[in-house]
Amino acid sequence: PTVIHRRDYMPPPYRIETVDLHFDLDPHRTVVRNTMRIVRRDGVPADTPLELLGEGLQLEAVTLDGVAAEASDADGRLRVAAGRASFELTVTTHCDPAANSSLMGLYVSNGNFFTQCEAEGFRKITYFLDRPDVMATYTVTLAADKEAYPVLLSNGNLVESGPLPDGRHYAKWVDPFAKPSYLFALVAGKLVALEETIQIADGTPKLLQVWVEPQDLPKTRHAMDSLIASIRWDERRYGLPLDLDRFMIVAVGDFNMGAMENKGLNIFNTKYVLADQQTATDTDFANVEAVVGHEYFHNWTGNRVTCRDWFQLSLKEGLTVFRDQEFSADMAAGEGDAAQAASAVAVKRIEDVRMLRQTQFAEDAGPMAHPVRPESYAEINNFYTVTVYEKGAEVVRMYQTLFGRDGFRRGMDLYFQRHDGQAVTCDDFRQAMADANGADLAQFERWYSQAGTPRVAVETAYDAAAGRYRLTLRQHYAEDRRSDTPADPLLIPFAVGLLDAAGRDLPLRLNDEPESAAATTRVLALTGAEQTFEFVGLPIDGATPTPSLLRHFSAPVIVDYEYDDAALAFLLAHDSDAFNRWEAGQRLATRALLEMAQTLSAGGQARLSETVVDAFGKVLADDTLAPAFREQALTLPSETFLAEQMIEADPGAVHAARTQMRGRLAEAHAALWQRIYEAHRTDGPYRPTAVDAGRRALRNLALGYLAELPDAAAATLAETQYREADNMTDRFSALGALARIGGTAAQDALQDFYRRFEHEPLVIDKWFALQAMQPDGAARTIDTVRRLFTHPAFNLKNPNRARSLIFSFCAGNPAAFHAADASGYAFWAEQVLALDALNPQVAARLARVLERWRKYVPTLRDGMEAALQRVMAGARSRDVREVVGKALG
Ligand code: DPP
Ligand code: ZN
Repeated sequence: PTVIHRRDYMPPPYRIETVDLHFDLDPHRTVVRNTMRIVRRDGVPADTPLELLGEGLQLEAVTLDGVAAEASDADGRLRVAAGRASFELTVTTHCDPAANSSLMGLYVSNGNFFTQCEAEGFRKITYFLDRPDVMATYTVTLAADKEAYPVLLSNGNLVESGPLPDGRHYAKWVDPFAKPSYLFALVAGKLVALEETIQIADGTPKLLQVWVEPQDLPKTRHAMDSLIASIRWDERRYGLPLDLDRFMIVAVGDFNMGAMENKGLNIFNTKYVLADQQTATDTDFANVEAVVGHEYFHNWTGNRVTCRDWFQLSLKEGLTVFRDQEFSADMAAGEGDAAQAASAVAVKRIEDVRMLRQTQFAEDAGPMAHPVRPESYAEINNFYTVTVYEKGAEVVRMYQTLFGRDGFRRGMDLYFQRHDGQAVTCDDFRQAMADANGADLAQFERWYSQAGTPRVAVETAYDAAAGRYRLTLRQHYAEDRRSDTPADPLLIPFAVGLLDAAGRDLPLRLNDEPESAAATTRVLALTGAEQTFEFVGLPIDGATPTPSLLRHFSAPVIVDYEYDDAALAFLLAHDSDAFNRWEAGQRLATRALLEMAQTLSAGGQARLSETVVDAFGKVLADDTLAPAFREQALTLPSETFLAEQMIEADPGAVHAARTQMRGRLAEAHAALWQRIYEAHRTDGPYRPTAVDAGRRALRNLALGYLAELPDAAAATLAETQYREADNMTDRFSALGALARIGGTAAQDALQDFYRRFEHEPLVIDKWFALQAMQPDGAARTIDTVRRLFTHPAFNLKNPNRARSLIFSFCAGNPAAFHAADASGYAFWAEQVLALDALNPQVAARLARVLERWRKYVPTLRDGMEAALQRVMAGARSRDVREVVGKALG
């Protein structure tokens, strides 16, 4: 396939200043008339043809300044010899939205029309300079049958609407802000809205709407509240107001992504809009809040200032993920006292880092590794990655770590002052941060251009007699880093603390600093390949301090330091940095689990060390810890994360080790788990707040551990909880525990659950996912999955449903998926090929499941390679071919 390189960027020869779109909506033949005011850019030769991009369009007519024009239409390009510096071009095309299963461009979902244009979907709607540096103002007129499509929405403000002949009607929308084509949207159909008018800080009223299918209206309150909270937060934290008179969110059941930030008309996967206590878990509620925030925050970081080209995707995504992370942290912290707030912030950080390390670190070590600002791609849809998003957010977070919140805000202010209304680059953002803070961030550029996860090796030396502590930091990349991008030293903000023998923080001062500089957490700026920092003025002849390294995960790196189990247990019990407290427990558990997995992999008998059992017991017994934090601390590293830490991944051994450890922790602390379960009921009406959610999470974790025990007590608890639950979090956790225990109680509960929620697609997704993620037992999970594949409620065309069954099995159930007989791989290959023909974007995501095949034990590799070859031979889409080609390459 054609590879596009960042270094080849050229500004477009023509600008499109205004776009006037007219849609005659019909599911099988929608006619689009697109009138553009186009200007040749200064210095471009007059004979340069205009080339507009299009995909799958039927061309009807082209007129240039009102006169039928010569245009050639080949290879997805419409060439027009305009010959003038400024002109009006009208292109009329038609397309077939009902036949569009890719869910890019204009498509039909449950009888309604929706669009998805990012990254390159607008070209499936009309011929255009479909690239983000072409910013135009849009006027959009929608015409459709009034009964079938009573609601007609597009970006911006509604300026006109009325009846048309033959039972049709129309609506005309004007978006006053120039925007790139990827932010265009339209929606038409039978929808209803929850509506609210609010005043923003300057007193202007704003109309807010959440549009859904009629039966879903009762599930929109939380999305509306989240939207209002997002608007308030962006004004408070960044001084950024809502700039349109109205802001709309629309939910759709068929959607490739989570949601899309189209100007003034955000389109969302129903999963991130609909929530009520009966059908959504606490996690779902939190996700709705985060995604509503994310898309809303794009209005400034993405829409007002957009990307020059798609290589700059992290400019808007990394920044906006960082913003939504901060928003969620503030929302969770807003509920309690200072200690609860600090704990809530730490829990949010832990969740984000857990996900970064499990997915992004793996991506960065595999064949799809790319820098935060990629150098090349064949299919841009494949680069909406955890590197661009989550590592990108870490890179943005480092500015805040280096300059503080105020300094970060100054940088943001300067960024908007300079670039409002422009399409810019990651370098422009970095320059604004540097200039606003009088800093030199030249070296920091490497975070954008170098792929791979840096490692920082730490050596410590304590001179008790002099009260000096030396920390030597050495940065490098893993030797098997799979990237040809440079590997030069980065600027790494490295936050550290030192604990004394009683577990208290020591005041830290570097050897050239005055005493007043002392603080208990110091952010060291590591810039060289190797650097030594010396803390002075520590107590003379004190005990050797314990280092707390990379506090709050101050940079996206791996820390190599030889902690012994006792030091980790000590940090787990005492570190004032809640993130590192959790981290110590994870390191302890990871090491134990990896040793056990190695032993099991080699055919031996594994045993869990009593130090680990005791350290976890202390956390279990410590009622001073916030429940949400305790839940995080007692949740073992995931099987996926653990497999990634092995030299040769052995999913079966990892699963066995983790199951054994859970069993041992359950057995050793049975009474404590029982006590936690009893002590953490939530009283009063259901509220999805961080505090209540934390109590439920801990209690349900306890139920999960109790379900590991061989006696029948847990089954009774779970059955009762399942029956009596007044919310989905508790009901679904109980169902999970029952499924784990198995037997007829599990079958009955699964059946009951299905019947209860048969008409709730998002809950049925959970029902599929839960079964796909069960470990092999009396029945093999692959057989269950194949049976569920033929279930009447299964539908491969619906991405949420495909993900709930297929992805849950292939990516969420490593031990069963990586069965030695390659049955999982055969299933994977079939599904990638089936999806490839329907929806290449979703297919390519599934294809990525096997990209790390070389990482696995030899007995599994052949089966994976064969499955990859099979897909390579059969796949047609650029999306899948790029992924599989890189995996095999
Ligand atoms: N909809 C995706 C997001 O918001 C792509 N922009 O991240
Ligand atoms: Zn985004």
